[in-house]
Amino acid sequence: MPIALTREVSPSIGACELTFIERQPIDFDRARTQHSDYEMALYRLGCEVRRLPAEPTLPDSVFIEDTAVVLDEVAILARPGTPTRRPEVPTIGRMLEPVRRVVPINPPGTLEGGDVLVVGKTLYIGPSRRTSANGIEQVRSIVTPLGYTVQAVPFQGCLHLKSAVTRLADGVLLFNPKMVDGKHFEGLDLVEVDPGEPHAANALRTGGGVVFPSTYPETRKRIEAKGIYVEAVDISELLKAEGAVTCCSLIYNN
Ligand code: CIR
Repeated sequence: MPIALTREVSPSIGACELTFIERQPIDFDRARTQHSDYEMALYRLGCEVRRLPAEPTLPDSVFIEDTAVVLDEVAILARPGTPTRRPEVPTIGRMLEPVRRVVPINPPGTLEGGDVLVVGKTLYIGPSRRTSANGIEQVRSIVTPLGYTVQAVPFQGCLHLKSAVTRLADGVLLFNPKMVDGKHFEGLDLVEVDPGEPHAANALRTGGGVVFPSTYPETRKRIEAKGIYVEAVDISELLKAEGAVTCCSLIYNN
């Protein structure tokens, strides 16, 4: 059973970082309810959910995916490109130490988990405001001896690479062609988001299906047309913090 590490929504989420969207008030109680519904969806798809307590002084700490990249052989501790998010990382390191060899990204490199898409033995990494070329090179030197390939994939118009492209199933990706060029994923089956739902490229694959926002019904139809089971979740309050479904958990094999 995969482990899904989550962290409760911080009461300070209203002060979150925002890059591509305008600030709107976030209903904290609603965000908490949506987050626990999301955890239930992970459970239904076969994950064991381990929830960490909220960090009242770290507004973005619910977006735990950005703090690490956990492979079967090693956990890479991220160094977020935005300094406000760096204090989120040490607790995650302590959680992962009993289960993996933990290797940090060191200064001056930066890396956020949202920029790393793992597909089999390939790590696609998006250079971004949050993930530097030096950070990508550090990942390369950690994972190449383990048999992985690292491929830098440029993208535009969104925060992280996984806002533009995510994995739906073995060999199948969901992407927005306006944000990332499909040519980088040769040999894989590519599903495009519905043109009316440009922010719909973030789906979370685990166990027997994908967790996917209920906000994007037309893209959901495209996913289901591939025979993929969808657990739809309402994460509208977390979307206001520029969050998505992948970023609210860190999933790894036991
Ligand atoms: C941030 O700007 O860092 C947060 N407000 C949102 C992070 C979302 N992370 C992700 O999609 N991996």
